[in-house]
Amino acid sequence: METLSKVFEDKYNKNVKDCTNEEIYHGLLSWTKEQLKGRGYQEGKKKIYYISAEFLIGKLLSNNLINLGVYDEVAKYLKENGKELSMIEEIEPEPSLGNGGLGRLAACFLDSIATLGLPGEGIGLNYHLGLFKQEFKDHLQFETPNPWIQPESWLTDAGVSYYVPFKGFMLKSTLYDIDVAGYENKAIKLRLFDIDIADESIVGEGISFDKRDLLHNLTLFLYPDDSDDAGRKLRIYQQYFMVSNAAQMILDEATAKGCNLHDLADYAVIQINDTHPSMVIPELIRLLTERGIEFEEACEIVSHVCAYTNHTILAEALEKWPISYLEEVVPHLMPIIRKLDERIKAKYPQENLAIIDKNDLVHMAHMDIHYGFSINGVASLHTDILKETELHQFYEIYPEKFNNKTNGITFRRWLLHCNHPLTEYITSMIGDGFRKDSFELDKMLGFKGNQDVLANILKIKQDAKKRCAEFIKANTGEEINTHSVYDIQIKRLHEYKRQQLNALYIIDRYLKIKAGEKPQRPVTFIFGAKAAPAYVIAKDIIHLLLCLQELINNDPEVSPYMKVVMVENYNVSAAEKLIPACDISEQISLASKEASGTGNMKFMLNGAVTLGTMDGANVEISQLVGKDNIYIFGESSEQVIEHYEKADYCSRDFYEKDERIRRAVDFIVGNDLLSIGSEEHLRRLHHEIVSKDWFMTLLDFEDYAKVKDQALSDYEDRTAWAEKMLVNIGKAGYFSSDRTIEEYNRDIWHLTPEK
Ligand code: 26Q
Repeated sequence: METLSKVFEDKYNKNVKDCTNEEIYHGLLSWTKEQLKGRGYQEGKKKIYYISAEFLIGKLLSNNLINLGVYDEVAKYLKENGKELSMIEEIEPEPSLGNGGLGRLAACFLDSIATLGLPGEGIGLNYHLGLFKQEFKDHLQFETPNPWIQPESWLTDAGVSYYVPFKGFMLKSTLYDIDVAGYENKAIKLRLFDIDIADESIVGEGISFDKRDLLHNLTLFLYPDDSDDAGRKLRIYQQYFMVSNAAQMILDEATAKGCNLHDLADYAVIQINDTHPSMVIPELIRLLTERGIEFEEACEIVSHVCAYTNHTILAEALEKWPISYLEEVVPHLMPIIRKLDERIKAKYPQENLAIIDKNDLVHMAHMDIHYGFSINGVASLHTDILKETELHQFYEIYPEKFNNKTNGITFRRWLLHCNHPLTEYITSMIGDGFRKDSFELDKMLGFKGNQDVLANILKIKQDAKKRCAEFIKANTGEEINTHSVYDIQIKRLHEYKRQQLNALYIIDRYLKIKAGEKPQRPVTFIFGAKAAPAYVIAKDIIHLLLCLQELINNDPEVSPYMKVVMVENYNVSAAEKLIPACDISEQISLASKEASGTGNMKFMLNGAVTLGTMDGANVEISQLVGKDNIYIFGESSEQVIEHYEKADYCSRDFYEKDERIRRAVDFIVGNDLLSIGSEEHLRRLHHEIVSKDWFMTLLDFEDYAKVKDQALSDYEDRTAWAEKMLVNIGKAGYFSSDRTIEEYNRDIWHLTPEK
């Protein structure tokens, strides 16, 4: 720690003892950056370029210290000098470079690529204000800018820049790197392209700004939706800026290593993270032909370099850009995209295989599948649905391209960093091999029935709940009972994720308590969710949750038995505080709609028991832990898909026939809530549920309530519950992103790891 002490001496001319927490944070930042550089980077002939519009990396200080293997030493050194590392962590702003699952997955993957010693890098954009910050006022969500880049930050100017052509003008880029340390291994780089002049001062009220002022705002925000025209066009500008820079850099790097472009596939493999970077395909073809390669050969080369990951089966989220937009932004790509489309139409005249459809929309995913060598889904059920329904026509012609890669999470952040007490306890039981080989967690299963172990696991959970209650107090002002059951649903707000189903259960329980049915133990229902600013119903659901929070928590008759808390500005840092404390993990999407989910894995690893549908990776969780250690409810994906095919689901039937459902639904527009909230929002939501309910909440309500009640009653047998926790932790090894990345490498990338 001498070099660290010296940082404080040199930087502030002070002893660490006399530094403020801010000064210590900045000292640690520059010291850690130096340590990372000293590690060196993974090198190799062939490299994986993981291109993604989002990298939701979270705060980096503690994670870097852990991966550098110096966390304990630094924490001890600070403690000896009267400082607390956990307080210093709080100073770091969280980079909010992602919306949710897809962005966080990309961040976990970088950690695993580095840890496994694979040569690779992430390529994305440096959004100055990230995703919006969420603020609650009058029980409504408001959006404000989220600046995270300070004069001193994890970014390093790489001194690299390219020119990116748009219709009528060029934009010059600047490249910033963030080092990502492997766990006890070398680092890799996250490379974030930026415009060289970004002007944050053009942001006005909330997060509004003049969308036509492109030169100044291209990398200001990450777009949370494609709800308005100008926003959508700006997204095409962003996407092209990202992939043109990426393609130029990849070709330069390969050439510098001796590639003659014909053999590009020996130097580079590109993983296209959803369709957001899909324009890299025509862009690479454009650049290759510019460098003297024939069009046909350029197509062939690119088809051996690009692989595509699909993260959704919601039709509205699959990107289809109007030709007119592309003509307006990147006219030089359109002749290439048209040729790519003609080649396909010549071979496969079927309309549903076309890249350009009869409405002149360019289907980005179709281009990826035709001109990439691999397409993967992100959980076993999801890949099956892609093959059998959504992308069946492609599976018929390219069965060999389809493969599954069930998602994973990095245990360094989601166990070692966020849950020190559990990590230490696991280490004391089974040693520390699980940190590098996650499957060693199953050694914990040898302790089934061991009363001491079970008691310790419960104690660790209880302590986590106490810490979490402090966080909730600070975030929401609400006091929660640490002996209540913590039932947690944290994820983006989407109708298909069905936060509204959870809300209906809460109303039902409230009504029972009001009717004199007092439950044996209190429950705290914890939510965290941002809604896309233009997603009206999602915002109405947030409104409902905030109104319920106010009504229930302030009712002395009810609040001893239940509370509702909605955490403001849910993000990675909040997740790290909530997940270790969770008893019941809510994973209640309509079956077939959630591609995978990754929060489900984080909760399981931290000893929560899942309450969920047979959707996404929940299916694999249930296979691993067995039916005694998970609570499954609801219709199966086959049944749901059939309802959609037959169009035979009618929510009003459930509303009219089922008294219990009707009472809960009507409570949304009853006087209790109307006197707190806004009539407009509550009425619209009520109408949506009764007359549309696209995601079939009423269909699954009865089973959900029954199974949830069962879970709450089983919770009372503390030993039996602790055993479920133990099994969940022990079986979580499969969900390490190290396993996922090993599979990507084995089946798609074929890189040689550095020893
Ligand atoms: C598209 C067009 C215009 C503007 C925005 C978008 C857009 C932005 C973000 C579309 C999709 C996203 C994000 C998708 C996402 O996070 N998907 C999640 O990916 C996870 C990782 O694979 C899965 O676990 C989740 O199930 C899936 O929902």
